[in-house]
Amino acid sequence: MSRPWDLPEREATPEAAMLSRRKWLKRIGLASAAVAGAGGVAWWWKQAPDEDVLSAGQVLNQGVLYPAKRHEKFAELDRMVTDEAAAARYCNFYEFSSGKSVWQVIGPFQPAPWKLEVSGLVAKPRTFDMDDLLRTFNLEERLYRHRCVEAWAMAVPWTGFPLAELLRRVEPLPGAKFVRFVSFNKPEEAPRLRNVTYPWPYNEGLTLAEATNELTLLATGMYGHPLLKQHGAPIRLVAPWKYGFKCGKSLVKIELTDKQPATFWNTLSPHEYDFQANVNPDVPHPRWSQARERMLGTGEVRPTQHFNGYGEWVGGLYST
Ligand SMILES: Nc1nc2c(c(=O)[nH]1)N[C@H]1C(S)=C(S)[C@@H](COP(=O)(O)O)O[C@H]1N2
Ligand SMILES: [Mo]
Repeated sequence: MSRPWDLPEREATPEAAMLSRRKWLKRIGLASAAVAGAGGVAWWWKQAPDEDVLSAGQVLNQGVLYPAKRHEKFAELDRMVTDEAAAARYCNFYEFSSGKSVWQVIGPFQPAPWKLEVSGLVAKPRTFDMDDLLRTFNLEERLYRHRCVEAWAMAVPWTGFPLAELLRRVEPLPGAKFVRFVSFNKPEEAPRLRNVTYPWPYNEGLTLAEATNELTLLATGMYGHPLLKQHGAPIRLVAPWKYGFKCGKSLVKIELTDKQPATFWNTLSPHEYDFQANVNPDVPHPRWSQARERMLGTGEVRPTQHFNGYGEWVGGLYST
């Protein structure tokens, strides 16, 4: 459930920092400054029903793919799975909004038909049709923790397949060292893509070693059905030991390169968003201490774990 004290934070986005205070107060409707300290739910604050949030971004569940069989290694977590509606009503998807209520404006987005190009330094470049891709790879379900650099977290069942499987098919060339992920760019469906102050399309990158780690998934579903539009339908990256901004949504291209690619947030604000972006409680972001995290839905506050608790899988990739 959203609480009044979430209100100021839903604007606590990189963009908010660049807005003037006057503009910011106007955005949050002045009143939230008053409720922030109050503790109780303000009389005028009525949360949208869960059904509305979940139906807004729903896409057709075709065939027999979902729910997929849960991978036994990732069948349990140290915390409760986040309520689905709580996750669906609090999203980051800058193509649609700089606030969290992406579900309210996601309607025009059409995640089908869809193609994913896999190219660059590979022997067998290939463009997958989404249906074709779903037939080619075996979907499985995994429970993972997710951690946003804004210090909120969730625990969700993703459905997807290891990115390593896809990379194996296209046969990376010896010179390939990095993998670049590019999100969709259709301003007719996402007008913020016309905002020239951002280096669109949204793009991110990993080293090839990170991309082929056992943990790294391409997710096509969540909570036992296809991804809701606001979560990055029809396909997104999941790298759970990194801050969420590394995981591009609604991907159209995966490109192998020999040089570290420029990336979206790093280009906008290099001192705030580094390329590696591994979850680390000891390295504060200029605006958010990373020592603790707050779970969506319950508001529970927990200590942040190094590598988001995935050191066993990825610790060996890094010298420090
Ligand atoms: N294309 C695109 N991908 C994106 C983002 C975005 O704004 N655009 N936001 C990122 C951030 S900051 C986070 S925390 C996660 C949030 O995923 P969720 O909204 O499904 O929880 O998506 C990431 N992927
Ligand atoms: Mo994030």
